[in-house]
Amino acid sequence: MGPAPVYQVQTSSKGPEMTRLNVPDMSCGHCKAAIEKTIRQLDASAEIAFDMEARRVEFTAAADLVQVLEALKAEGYPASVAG
Ligand SMILES: [Cu+2]
Repeated sequence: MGPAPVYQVQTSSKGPEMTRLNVPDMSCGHCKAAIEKTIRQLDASAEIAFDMEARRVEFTAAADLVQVLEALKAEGYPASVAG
């Protein structure tokens, strides 16, 4: 048996790109869950990572960024794209 691959290189050019957002009002697990739910409503298979300390959310979703930002704002978490 050959060695299992340690990691997968992302070579797909059609996949959605990772977006990094600043979400200043995110402060606890409830916020995290609400934000995760909101993004998943736009793309159920979205990949989402949280940095609570930096109040930052990274996600990869097949969804329009403006739609994501509007949905988060409606949920009570206005976000801005992190530079
Ligand atoms: Cu909270």
